[in-house]
Amino acid sequence: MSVILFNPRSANYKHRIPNSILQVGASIYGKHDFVFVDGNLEEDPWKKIKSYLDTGKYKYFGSTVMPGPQLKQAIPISKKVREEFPEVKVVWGGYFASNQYKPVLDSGYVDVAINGPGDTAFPSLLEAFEANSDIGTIRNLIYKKDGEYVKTVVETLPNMDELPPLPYEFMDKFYPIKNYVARTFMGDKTFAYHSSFGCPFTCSFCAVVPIYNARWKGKSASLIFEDVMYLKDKLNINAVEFHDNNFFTSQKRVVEFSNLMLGQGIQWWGEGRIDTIDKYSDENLALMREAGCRMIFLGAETGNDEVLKQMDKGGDQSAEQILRFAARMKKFDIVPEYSFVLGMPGKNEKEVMKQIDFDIDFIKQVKNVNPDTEIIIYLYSPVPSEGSELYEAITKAGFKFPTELEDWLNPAWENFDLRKNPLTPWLTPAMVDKVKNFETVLNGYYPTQSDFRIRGWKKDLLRSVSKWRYQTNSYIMPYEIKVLHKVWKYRQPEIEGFYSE
Ligand code: B12
Ligand code: SF4
Repeated sequence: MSVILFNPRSANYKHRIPNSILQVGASIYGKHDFVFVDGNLEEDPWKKIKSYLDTGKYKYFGSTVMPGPQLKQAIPISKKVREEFPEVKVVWGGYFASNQYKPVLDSGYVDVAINGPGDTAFPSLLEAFEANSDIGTIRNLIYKKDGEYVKTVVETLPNMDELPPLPYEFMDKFYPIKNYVARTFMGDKTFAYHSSFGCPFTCSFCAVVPIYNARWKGKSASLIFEDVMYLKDKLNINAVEFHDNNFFTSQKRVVEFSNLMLGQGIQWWGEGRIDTIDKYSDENLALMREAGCRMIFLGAETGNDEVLKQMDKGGDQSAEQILRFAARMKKFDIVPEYSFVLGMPGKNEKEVMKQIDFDIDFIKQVKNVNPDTEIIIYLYSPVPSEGSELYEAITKAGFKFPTELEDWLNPAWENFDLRKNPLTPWLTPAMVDKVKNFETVLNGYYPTQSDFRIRGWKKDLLRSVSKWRYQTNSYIMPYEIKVLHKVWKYRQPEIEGFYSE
């Protein structure tokens, strides 16, 4: 019996290596025959999948699914697998499968959802299927039995140092891995790597929380370094995007890794927390920069301390710290990439609008303190952390997720996933317009450094066109900026990843 591992299309061009299916592949490598299908690199992935299924060899179809555009292939293709090859078992993993398991399992064409890491769950599930034995004792699964959802026990996080190595060479047979090397603002050979599971915090708006419940486990610095050196050796990489939810959780690990990276000529980027990294010593921040740390993605969220509390960020992040930290990073020449979440629920319409104005003003203060700060603006999109206070509040305010899987294909829900149009009842069109128009003006006056095509005269032109709007707070209908963004295909890093070639 053989397995198909599918990564549905997630971006229109220059794709990252699909680490999710690569790691799942590692868990069955040498135990089961399998093939990779990367929807990013297939014109018609169904054709490819069908050609495998037509051989009669493949009994399992596994797809990774994050919310948003990946659903556009994951849903119709899984449905076709069920319709045309009903004997094939369909398994979904990834954040969408875990967090939205109800519509996924109710669809009738997904048999099992993996709840969190699949490194032990997936090989065990295949063995149980083959032996026709009970799957109820396998950890990290969600499935339906007699019409009821069954969630099996959640396993402790796997020790990342003991996980099997990623089968890069095997993947190379399907898709040359050199095609996943991209030119980004950090270097002309950038590669994506993932070195830890979970996150130790419990922010109430975050999709990582329901799955990992404040747990975090990372690969040790020396093993990350070994892998990076392997990639340098094999692909000559000179930049790494760390795709961890919270790469900087352990200062010790980051310092060890930085010491190893000194002199390697590799730039890197990762995601972290302001309050965590603010505890790093000056000496360590200087070391990180010297070791290639170029930019850090950080959830600033809002400049309002009350709202920060409501978001249950944990730690001790405050507005004062957000501003101070932006200035501190400037000293070390590390670019802080701050993400803000606008449009949280409030007592009434006036309060919600007031908070949006407050955050716009705060973002401008951040830019004053350190103009190099990259700003990412999201509209608040609820995640289903059932039981959390915020979730109760949004449900009361009339918010509901779709109950039918195919409703997630509706363009409005796609925009919801992209956190660009929230469908949250408390946000009026005027509020959404204000946030979007401000974002356009901000991206005009301060175009992201990560889209390195917008340089020289293009950048000067964008800035001069946008200047009066930015300085006079005139955000309404910024069409002239939109036209320039469109003509130059300006890429917002938060949607498809950094611009790359
Ligand atoms: C790389 C990445 C992308 C890439 C696409 C990668 C690709 N697949 O081609 C890009 C940049 C395009 C992207 C875009 C988006 N992303 Co994204 N992305 C990530 C990121 C940073 C890493 C994913 C990864 O490779 N992880 C490494 C692997 C090893 O871990 P894993 O995926 O969890 O896999 C394990 C288990 O989940 C499970 N598993 C996963 N899949 C499968 C499949 C099978 C068959 C089995 C058995 C098991 C299994 O087993 C794996 C091994 O243990 C994650 C955050 C994160 N750290 O995971 C966000 C993340 C998944 N993205 C997220 C989101 C929201 C998006 C966007 C929708 C919106 C946005 N603004 O970010 C967009 C649009 C997506 C699209 N275009 O389809 C959210 C999902 C949140 C949610 N609400 O569920 C995450 C969690 C980030 C976050 N914290 O908010 N993303
Ligand atoms: S720190 Fe980041 S990854 Fe961790 S729970 Fe909060 S938002 Fe999610």
